[in-house]
Amino acid sequence: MQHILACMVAGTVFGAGLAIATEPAPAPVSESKPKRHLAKFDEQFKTADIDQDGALSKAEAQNANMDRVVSSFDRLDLNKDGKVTREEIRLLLRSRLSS
Ligand SMILES: [Ca+2]
Ligand SMILES: [Ca+2]
Repeated sequence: MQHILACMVAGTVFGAGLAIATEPAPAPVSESKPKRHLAKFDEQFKTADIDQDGALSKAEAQNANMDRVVSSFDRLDLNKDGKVTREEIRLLLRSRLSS
């Protein structure tokens, strides 16, 4: 009987240990500013993309008051299809941030 009890105690201790181990890890060090900037932009982009085709037309950007996108629309629209995709904006943001 003592043996079973010992097992139960060991199990309890082990279980408690597991519970501690699975506690959420401390929050990661805050993201770098460029990343946060991109995340915020992603949100803005989604909101602005009214027809949800994954690209912003100039009108959509104007609607969302994305002045910076509107003013540099032609530069952002790398493939000149009249729409700015998230990828196109990212490419430009990245080249700006790294310079
Ligand atoms: Ca769109
Ligand atoms: Ca484009």
